[in-house]
Amino acid sequence: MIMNSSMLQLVFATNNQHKVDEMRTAIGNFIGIMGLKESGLNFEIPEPHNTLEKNALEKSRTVYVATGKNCFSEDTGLAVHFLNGEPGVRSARYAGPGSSAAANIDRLLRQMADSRNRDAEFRTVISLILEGNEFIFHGICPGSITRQPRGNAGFGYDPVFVPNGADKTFAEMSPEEKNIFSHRRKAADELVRFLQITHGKN
Ligand code: ITT
Repeated sequence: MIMNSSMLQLVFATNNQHKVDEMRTAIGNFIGIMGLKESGLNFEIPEPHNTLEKNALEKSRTVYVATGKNCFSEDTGLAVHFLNGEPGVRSARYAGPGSSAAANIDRLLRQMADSRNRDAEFRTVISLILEGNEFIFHGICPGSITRQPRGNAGFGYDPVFVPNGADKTFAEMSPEEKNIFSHRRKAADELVRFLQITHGKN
């Protein structure tokens, strides 16, 4: 990515390279972002709380306290209506600690069995720490859960999620197509709008 010297640089407090790639697609070249590994930082950040907001804050505060650098994090969950909002904040470990995406999907499909209500939504919360001040942004993508996984692109629950207005799962879409619908892009839009106002760029 080409960066100019006046571009705002933010550490993205994540170990998930898919998130970094998607956030770059969403943000374009308005700000420069670097994931933890790209920044040479080695953190395993716990997600001990019961809300996406608190977990996102935990991640950004951990990195800010350790580095003093402007940074942001995000926490994302999949809320399934039939399961009263589960797996939600437990999305990453739905099938147990350290579980694979395939195991999480498998548990989700078994829990839903042949339920006719397949409504669900991805929710993303971004926590930004800029010059010591904390800000929160949200993005939601409504959609539905398929009966079988479809597609190989993306990550996490993408093979079983079809956003409203599409007939493909996220895992059957190109990064640009996912970006049209994505919870992450919507939260990133809020972040960019805020930075355009406060930093007066573009
Ligand atoms: P960091 O905490 O390091 O940012 P993570 O992969 O642990 O990365 P989350 O806790 O936010 O990220 O992810 C919660 C779960 O939701 C996890 O299983 C992800 O694979 C999944 N997930 C997050 N965003 C997703 C997306 O856009 N599509 C499909 N699944 C997603």
